[in-house]
Order: sequence, then structure tokens, then C-alpha cells
Amino acid sequence: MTIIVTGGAGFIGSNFVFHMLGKYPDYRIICLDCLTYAGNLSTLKSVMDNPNFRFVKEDITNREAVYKLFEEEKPDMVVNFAAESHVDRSIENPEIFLNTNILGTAVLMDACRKYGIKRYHQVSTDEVYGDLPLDRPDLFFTEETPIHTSSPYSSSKAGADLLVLAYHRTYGLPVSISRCSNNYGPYHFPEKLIPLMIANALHDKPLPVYGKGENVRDWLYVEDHCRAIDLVIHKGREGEVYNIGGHNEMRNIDIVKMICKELGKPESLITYVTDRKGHDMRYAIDPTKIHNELGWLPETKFADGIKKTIKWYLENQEWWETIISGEYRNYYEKMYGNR
Ligand code: NAD
Ligand code: TDX
Repeated sequence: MTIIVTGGAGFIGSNFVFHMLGKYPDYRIICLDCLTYAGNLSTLKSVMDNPNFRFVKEDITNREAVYKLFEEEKPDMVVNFAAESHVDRSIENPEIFLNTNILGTAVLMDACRKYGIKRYHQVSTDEVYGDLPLDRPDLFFTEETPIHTSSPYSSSKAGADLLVLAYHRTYGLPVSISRCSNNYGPYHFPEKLIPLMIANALHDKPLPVYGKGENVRDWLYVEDHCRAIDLVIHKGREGEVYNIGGHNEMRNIDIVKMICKELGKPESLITYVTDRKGHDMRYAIDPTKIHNELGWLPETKFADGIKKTIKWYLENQEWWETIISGEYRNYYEKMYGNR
């Protein structure tokens, strides 16, 4: 089995590469990643010498390069993690989100049509369903919930999902889609809530909470997401969407307070800043379908997962310090300088 994993130098993609190489010693895993600001080759250093692994630095929107790779590797499957993934950046500059997330997906699927494939899997997000009100804890996103997006990011992911389903219906491409809630764990880029708060707290810097911090996210440990995708690509039905979520809803402010407590830092570091434009209130996944059909359940409880994650950031300070001392500094200044 040869699998092209796009975006494998990013947060979830790299964790998926480790999961697959560890679990299937006879699989060949090709990571296709153009190394944007969010892709980091040092993340993959432990597998670079693995004979079953190959890294290819290319852009998924580069049709010629993608076709060449398909000719060389004749993949059985493609799992597409490659994306612009940060909502705040999409609000600043939507265009690259449309290019990578929609056009890139089309190029990959065109290659799958041209060269043949057993499965094209699209890694999507719960954000395509929009948000839920805080005062209706009885409501959850199911696979039947209408697409209703809020940000340029979520709109680009929804556009890609629709295209994937259209390629299935129109061309019979064997596709699947998974829509997951917020992930956390090792190698999470420090622009996102949890690693940003850990990094800032360790530097005794202000912890910028948007609005009142009441927004709710459903957090899932990244390894649980990787196991779910592994199940969907091997056993999930073609043409189907599977929601993945941890039944673990938390308010942002409670997460930030928890991080302060774990690190022994004062809550006085918490600073309320201007809210995100169009900020989604609550995400909550109903994972009944993947549980009933494929037997998937999350294994890591948030209380354990957050401890493991904080430990990882403490033990791998060089990995994130290198990031936050580079180009990322300009981003941080721009986004948070006058907020
Ligand atoms: P990330 O930003 O950490 O990583 C994205 C990776 O894709 C990087 O390595 C980057 O270099 C690569 N990439 C970007 N544009 C590319 C291009 N044009 N060609 C080739 N490679 C490119 O993202 P992540 O958090 O790991 O998310 C991975 C996927 O999972 C995304 O599709 C995202 O929408 C989805 N998702 C993320 C979450 C989450 O909580 N992080 C939740 C649900 C779904
Ligand atoms: O500095 C911050 N302060 C803050 O209050 C940051 C970076 C975030 N927040 C809030 C905004 C959100 O309510 O924390 C929450 C989580 O924010 P992000 O980490 O940016 O994640 P989110 O916008 O929920 O999107 C994530 O989950 C779904 C991923 O980045 C997406 O790629 C995924 O699809």
C-alpha cells in the first residue's frame, strides 16, 4: 500500500505520518508538502531515514508536479491534510485559502482520476457546519447538518468538501470525507489557542483571550483523530462523510485557566482582547455514525491529553522557540500588537 499524505509536515498530518509508519510497517508513506510557514521539516526528522518514507517538497496546486509524483509512486490512496488552516489569517487574506484549499483539492482529485486510486480522503472540519448557540446544549452537528460557514477559512473548506462529493457523483471517484473538531497535541503550531497560551505563559507574556472567552470548542487529542482517519480510509464507505469529535466541549477561558494552573502561572496574565470578526460561538460534534459503523471512540480524556501536551511543549521547547523567534514574530505583532 502506497499512501500520499499531503500536508504531512504540519500539525495533524505529521502525527498521521507517525501513526501510519508505526502501525503499518509494510506501507509506503509519501509526504507531499510545500512547507508554508506552518510546515516544518524538523517535525519529520525522526522518520526521514525510514526506508518506507519519502518527503516531497511541492505545492498541491502545482498540477504538473502532482501528476509527476503520481506517475512515479502510483499511490493507492491520497489523504489530503494540506491546507491553510488558521481562521484569523483567512480573515486578513482570504485568497490563498481559496487557492490551496479549493484549487489544490481539485488538482489532487484530477490526478486521482487520471491515474486511478483506491481512495481519496479529504480531511475536513466541523467549521463547515457554522456554529451553534450557547443556550442550546442539546444541539450537535450531524453529517446531515446543512453547510453554513462563517469565515473565509471555513468557506474554503466547505467549497472543497462540495467538490469532493461532486467528483464522487460525477466521475465515480472513490472518496471519503471526515469532519473533525478542534485538535490539540504535539507539533500544534503556536498561532493556535492551546500552544499559543502555553508559549506565552512560559514567557510570562499576556494571554490574549478573544471577546469574553465564552466561545466553546470540542477538543480532541490528535492521536484520536489519526486513528479515526485510519479507520475511515480502510473501512469507511465510499462517498460518505464521517464526523469526528470528542464530546469534550470547553469554554476558551476555562482552557486558558487550566493551562495557567498546570504551569503554575497567575491568571492575572489573562488579557481580554478585541473579538475575532464573525467569531463562531460553539462547535459540538455528534460522532454517532463513526462509532456505530466503525467502532471508533476517543481514547484520551482532556485532563490527561492537556497534561501530555503541556509536557511535550516543555520537553520540546526548541521546536516552538525556533518558530516564535522567526518570521512568526511579525505575524504576532500584526495580529496582537494593537488588539
Ligand atoms: P497546519 O496548518 O498545521 O498544517 C498544514 C500543512 O499543509 C503544513 O505543513 C503546510 O506546509 C501544508 N501546506 C499548506 N499549503 C500547502 C500547499 N499548497 N501545498 C502543499 N502543502 C501545503 O494544519 P493542521 O492543523 O495540521 O490541519 C490539517 C488539516 O486538518 C487541514 O485540512 C485542516 O483544515 C484540518 N482540520 C484541522 C483541525 C485542527 O484543529 N487543527 C481540525 C479539523 C480539521
Ligand atoms: O489568541 C487567541 N485567543 C483566543 O481567544 C487565539 C489564537 C484563539 N482564541 C479563541 C478563538 C477560538 O474561539 O480560541 C478558540 C480556538 O481558536 P483557534 O485555535 O484559532 O481554533 P479555531 O478557530 O477553533 O479553528 C481550529 O479548529 C478547527 C483550527 O485552527 C481549524 O483549522 C480547524 O478546522
